[in-house]
Amino acid sequence: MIKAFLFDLDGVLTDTSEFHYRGWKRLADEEGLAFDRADNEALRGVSRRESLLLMLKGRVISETQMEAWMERKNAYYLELVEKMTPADLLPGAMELLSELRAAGIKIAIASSSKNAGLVMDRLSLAPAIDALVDGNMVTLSKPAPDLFLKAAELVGTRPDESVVVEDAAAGVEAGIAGGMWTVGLGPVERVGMADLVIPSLEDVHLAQILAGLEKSGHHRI
Ligand code: B16
Ligand code: MG
Repeated sequence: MIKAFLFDLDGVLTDTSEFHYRGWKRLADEEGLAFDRADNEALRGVSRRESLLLMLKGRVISETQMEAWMERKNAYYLELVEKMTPADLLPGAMELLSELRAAGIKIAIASSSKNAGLVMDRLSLAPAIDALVDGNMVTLSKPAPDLFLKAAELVGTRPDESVVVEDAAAGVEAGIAGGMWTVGLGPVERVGMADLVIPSLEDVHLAQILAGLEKSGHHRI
């Protein structure tokens, strides 16, 4: 029996991944670091610090320098987030949230981002969800299950009654580690380990998700 949906934010409900890319790219260009969209794929769903480490590709810089660069990237990122509106929700996102709400299913957002609250405000998402867990609330980010376990706890459901919806390999791993059902959005090369893989939330309904999960046989619904 599924009682909750735990949504990742970036790449699932909205496309802030493009803004993260532009923030890191601006920093990389200023500092003469090689960084392109292909490199950026590895940053999907991972924390700010881990993203910088991946971008540095083994180059070692001081902690002070790391802090300064993370802060600078975040300022560039926030410039873009400031301009967001509810029109930046991805196709199908609000429709599915409304359908879940009408079906009495609990809804949480569990994002690695420390800016998730701000993004949620820009998208006017607060009335559509029951809980938000962000990168400020846990020590271990995805692929650790902590964000999703906390989200399930806040909405009062057990992991095996909860469905994680993720676009990142690290996020699907986190859901599996937490003992939850997993829906992966995107190519199988990236999220193929999820119980159900679909391209996006566009035209996706609750019944289809439940049927897909049941067919996966990974757990018993
Ligand atoms: P911040 P999610 C993740 O959000 C992003 O996918 C990832 O690219 C970003 O580095 C991470 O949040 C941290 O974001 O710098 O704003 O704290 O996919 O977990 O919603
Ligand atoms: Mg994501």
